[in-house]
Formats: sequence, C-alpha cells, structure tokens
Amino acid sequence: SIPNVQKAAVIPAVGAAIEVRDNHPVKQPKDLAPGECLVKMECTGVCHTDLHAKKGDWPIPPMSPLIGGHEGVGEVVAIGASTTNQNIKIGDRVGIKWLADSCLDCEMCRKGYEQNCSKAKLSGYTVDGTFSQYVVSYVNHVTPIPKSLGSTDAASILCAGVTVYGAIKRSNTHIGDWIIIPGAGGGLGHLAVQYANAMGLRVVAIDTGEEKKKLVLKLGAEKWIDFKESKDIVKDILAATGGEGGHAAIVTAASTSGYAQAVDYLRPTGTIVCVGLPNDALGANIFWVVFKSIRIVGSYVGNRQDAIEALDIAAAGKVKVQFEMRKLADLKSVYEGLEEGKIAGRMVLDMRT
Ligand code: 8ID
Ligand code: ZN
Repeated sequence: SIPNVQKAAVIPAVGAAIEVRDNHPVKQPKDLAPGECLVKMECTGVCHTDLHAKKGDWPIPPMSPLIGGHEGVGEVVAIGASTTNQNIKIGDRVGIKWLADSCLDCEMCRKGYEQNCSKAKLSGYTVDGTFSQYVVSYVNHVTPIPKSLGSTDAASILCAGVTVYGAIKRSNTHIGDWIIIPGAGGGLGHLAVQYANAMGLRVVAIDTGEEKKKLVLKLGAEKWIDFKESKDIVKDILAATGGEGGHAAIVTAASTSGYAQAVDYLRPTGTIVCVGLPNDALGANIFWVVFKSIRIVGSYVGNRQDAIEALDIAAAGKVKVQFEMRKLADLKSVYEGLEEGKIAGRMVLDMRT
C-alpha cells in the first residue's frame, strides 16, 4: 500500500537551506495523470547539478519550492489511468534521469535531441526530483534497469554516466587518441575516464588531491596532472601527450578555470566538449580557434537510447560507479562536500530509511 506522507528533502526557496521532512505528501495513484507513474525510490545519486539548483546560480530559474535529484532508481508502484504507453509495468525497476519527459513529437525529439525539446521536463529542476521516497515520473522516459546491474551501481549512470558517454561520442576521437579530462576525479569525470578507456582512448586526468589521483589512475587514466600544483597546465599536457597535445578535452569541471587554455593544449583539429556548467563565458581566443581548426561543442545529457546504452556498458562490467552510501538526512553534508571539491567519485543516498 502507498502511504500518504513520505520523507523528502525540500528546498523551500532558491538559495535557502534544505529541509529534510518526513511529512511530505505522496501523490496517490488515482491522482496520476495519463502517462505519469509513481516510482518508489531505492536510491539516488547526488549530482553537482543539484547543488547549482539549490544555489540558483544558472540563468534559468529552478522551480520553488524544489525537490532536487535526478539519478534515481526504484520500482514502479502505480501508473496513471488511460496511459497509452504499455512498455512500463507495475513492478518494473526503472531509472529517473534529468530529462524526465519530452514531447517525442517535435523536430528536436524526432532528431534524437530529446533533451532540447521545448516541452522538456527536468527532474529536480522544473519537476520534483528523486530526493523523496515516492517520485512522480513519466512512462515515456523512465529507463528500464538491466537485471544484472544493481540499483546502487545503476543510479549515477542515469546522469553522470549518460552525460559523459554522450560527450565522448561527440568528441570526434578514435582508438589511440589522447583525451584530456579536467574534473576527472568527480562524479562525471571518474566515469568519463572509464568510458574513454572502454573506447580505446588514452586519458590525461586533471583534478586535485591524493584521493582523486589514486582513483583515476586505478580506473585507467594514463597520466595525472594536479591543477592546483601544476605551474603550467599547457606545458604539462603537451609533455603528457608526447609534445603534440590532446585530440579532445571533455571538460567536466564545475568551474570556469576547468575550461582555461583548452584551445592551447589541444592539437590542431581538436575538439573541446563543454560539459561542466559554470554560468560564465568560455573565453577562447578566436584567432587560435580558427587557425587550429578547433571544434567547440556543447554536450547536454543524452536521449532515451543513450541512457540504455550507457547502462548496458555498465551492466557489461566495463564501467563501475565508485560511490559511498549516505542517508537522505546527510544530503546537506553531501552538498558541502561537493562545494568544497572533497568528493571523489559519487555519493549515493539510500532512500529506504
Ligand atoms: O549534461 C551536462 N552537460 C551535465 C550533466 C550533469 C552535470 C553537466 N553537469 C555539470 C554539473 O552541473 C557540474 O557543473 O557538470 C559539472 C560537474 O558535475 P559533477 O561531476 O557532478 O561534479 P563534481 O563531482 O563536483 O566534480 C567536479 C570536479 O571538477 C574538479 C573538482 O575538483 C571536482 O572533482 N575541478 C574544478 I571545480 N575545477 C577544476 C579545474 N580547474 C577541476 N578539475 C580540473 N581543473
Ligand atoms: Zn546530473
């Protein structure tokens, strides 16, 4: 049976502190609209995007009050009456990703850019997200979780995994190429290191601190550069790549500084894939962008198919999220850890207690 109230982490107003409440209402099955489903959460990852949403530091304002979260895994416990899509059934284990829903009928959706649909609903930003025990989501967009993949192993694939998988696909790289990953020790970055490895790329990981260094080298990075210790990032990257520079950079750092000098450390025809989301100007020198035939691409999560592919690769054991478990009540300290850059890999919240 479905309770009337639940635990949820609510941000009452943009920029305010989170409140973990135990009396937040649960939308009841009879109240679900066609196409909606109610998902009982098992666990959810915490993405740096959730911190941007909490702080309200992006040019598009989040809803208010807000329940964040968009890396959730749980069981479908109810589906709205008159739902036409029959692919998802009660009892299915599904994932809730950033792109909660899209129209599937506009130019962007038809082209596979579902995330760029003008009617897109965003979990934990424009609709309530996964930091509550029962989440209303959408049958068209929830992602079936492969049987062989545990829920806690699947959670962060739903945002961090699918995002970096998509970013590497847009990087114009080929087996043997050098890929530079600023932010490599974070949630997105440590998965980028692994997807890159699985694709036969050679990785230069950039981040800071002994823990992140150990993590990325264990996960298959060939070279490590500590951005706080390096006196000259460009020189260090050129040295790491045999003097020529990288073929591509996947910038997963949540800071503007992570983007600095990418035009200088890539070889001609190199691609900068912008993933990290500081609300700031890129600041690339136009002369060198043109003269070196540099490509600059924005890469924004992925579509339903990208999510399925990213999960399948994890289920095959090629990529494994490195995470620690926390409780919903610990969310505040997880945000603090993200803010301070202290979290290597990911934090995943157990939503059952
Ligand atoms: O679709 C998208 N493009 C998408 C999807 C999901 C998340 C974009 N994001 C964005 C988030 O909103 C955030 O801005 O990607 C960014 C990273 O998210 P995350 O991986 O969840 O954050 P994290 O775990 O805090 O990792 C960030 C890492 O960057 C390092 C930090 O040390 C941390 O390990 N870093 C920073 I901040 N500045 C750096 C620099 N100058 C740097 N590493 C190298 N050089
Ligand atoms: Zn995310």
